[in-house]
Amino acid sequence: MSLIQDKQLAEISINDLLIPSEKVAHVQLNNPLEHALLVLVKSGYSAVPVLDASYKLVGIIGKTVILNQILGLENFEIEKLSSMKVKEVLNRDIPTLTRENSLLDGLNAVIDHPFICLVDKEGYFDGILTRRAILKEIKKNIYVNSYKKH
Ligand code: 2BA
Repeated sequence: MSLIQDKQLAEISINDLLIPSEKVAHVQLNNPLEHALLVLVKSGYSAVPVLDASYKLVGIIGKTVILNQILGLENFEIEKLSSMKVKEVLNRDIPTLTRENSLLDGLNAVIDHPFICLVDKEGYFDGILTRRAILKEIKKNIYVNSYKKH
């Protein structure tokens, strides 16, 4: 990618690309795993954000980690779905961005993650930035730049 395109990516804010918090499926720390699995299966998403009771972001939880937790030596221990809570298994080690970050920051982050959680200054959950939204925006910019050349 040329330096000019790099510069444009650094100038575009992710503010316009985010999925706002009210449209994002999420679960809470104290939910049983059963509820989390239900949200994941019904929404169709592989992973969703986890919030605390005050709607601050804590991490993410996915189907694979839940299924791994309830997998015994020979079969699934289904009763663990109601006895274990989201706070026992979620992944807290996740990158976050804010609305002020650039599209380039977003692009770097979605190389290793299908979506990135956005937070405000106090850590309240603000929405997500998905790989799809980033790729769509970059495609638009590639078209614009190749049109300018011809
Ligand atoms: P995945 O669930 O693994 O989804 C991978 C891709 O499959 C999505 O990429 C999207 O293109 C498509 N997809 C999956 N479920 C879909 C659905 N119910 N409706 C429409 N398309 C669907 P991205 O859109 O880039 O999303 C990346 C990841 O962000 C998703 O990974 C999911 O973990 C999360 N995500 C996206 N939108 C979400 C939302 N509204 N609420 C919670 N999590 C969301």
